[in-house]
Amino acid sequence: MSDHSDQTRTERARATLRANDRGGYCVPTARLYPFQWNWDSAFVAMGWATFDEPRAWDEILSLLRGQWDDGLIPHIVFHAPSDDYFPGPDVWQIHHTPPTSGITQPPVLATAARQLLERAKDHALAEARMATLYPRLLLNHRWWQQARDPARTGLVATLHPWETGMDNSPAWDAAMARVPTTTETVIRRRDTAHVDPAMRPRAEDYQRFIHLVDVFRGAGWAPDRMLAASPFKVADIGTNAILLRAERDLLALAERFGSAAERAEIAARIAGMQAAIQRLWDPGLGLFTCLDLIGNAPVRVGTSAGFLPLYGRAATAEQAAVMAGTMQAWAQRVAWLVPSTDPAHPSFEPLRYWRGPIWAVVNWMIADGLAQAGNAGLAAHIRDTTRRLIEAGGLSEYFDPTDGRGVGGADFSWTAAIYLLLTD
Ligand code: 2M8
Repeated sequence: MSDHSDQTRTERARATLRANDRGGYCVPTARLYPFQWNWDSAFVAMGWATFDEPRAWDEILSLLRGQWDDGLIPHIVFHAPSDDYFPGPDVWQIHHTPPTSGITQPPVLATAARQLLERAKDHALAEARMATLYPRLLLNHRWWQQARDPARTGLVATLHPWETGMDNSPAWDAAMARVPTTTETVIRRRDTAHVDPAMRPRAEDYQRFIHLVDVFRGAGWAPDRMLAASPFKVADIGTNAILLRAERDLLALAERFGSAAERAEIAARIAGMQAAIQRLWDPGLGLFTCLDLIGNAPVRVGTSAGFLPLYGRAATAEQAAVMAGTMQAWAQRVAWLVPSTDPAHPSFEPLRYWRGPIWAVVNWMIADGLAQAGNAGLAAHIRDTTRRLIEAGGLSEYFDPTDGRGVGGADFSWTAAIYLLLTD
């Protein structure tokens, strides 16, 4: 009975990827997100790889069709037109084929590529694809340093909440309060026509999101001008931990596909990031925090991103043990782990997007980090929790940590991918 239903569930997850396939790339879900998104696709590629390796490589290659000459991998690639999403290519006004956005997202791609290579059954295909991919990934990691950490602090800056992937996290509230709500662009939101507005960012959030896009478009999308002009500038702990992990994976790939000089270059970036992330440890909160680069102050809000240095292999054994305790404390207030915001924080909202709900991709990264840190028990618990949430709540965009309900959009590609990875 359970074997049969496990097979059915696996088949449903695969069918969701197939249904969201638009020809070599997946949309996150039909209608709400009708294009290819950067970090979604990295997870989706790993999901495809559990049953269709050629298609998994295609997912990555499709995303890289959006890569700019300077190395930027945009957060959205607009492969085909759609009126279902705002802001579309007309707002970004970027001259690239295919059209893209002009900001990025957490760089999971090198990690995904390494996993595809190491788990490959078709070795010839994997070697051929990696030989093409490696220089593109290297170019992208160089872009992160040149465009977002030109002063070589060891921390990259994110200039828009969309870049963090955690759009309306309470971690951005203070920094976003500096961003004016005026826009040149007329705001025509489509998201609230697809899902309950109570679960989405507020109107004021969107005014600030679009104000930032207007500023960057005015700066001609030049990295130095964007960095100088942006009224929002944070060192996001999630992005930095994910980039550090990606650099480690790129270094492993460079053993096979790169030169000694490239390995030295990557190793130097790793050392710089490792040291800088250590400075973001917050013993009072029992996790890592973000740094507001304009106010030059730590952002003292506990979020699930604060556990991601485990995934980046940046936490000490002692910090890993403290973070496990922090998660256990959060578990006293909610039924399910890991809520995206500390449930004791006044900004915690269990249903509003990145202000409380559980996201399967974040749980997957946290569990990976806990396992690596030697906490097999909590890692297994979070993996098991995530699997059960999906089995009960469907392939939903995210989950209510108070009752486990699946909420947001349905039939989500990255949730399907994580289910496939958890049950592979
Ligand atoms: C959400 O972000 C987009 C903007 O990029 C949006 O709300 O319109 C976030 O959950 C982000 O992390 C995710 O990549 C994207 C697509 O699933 O949706």
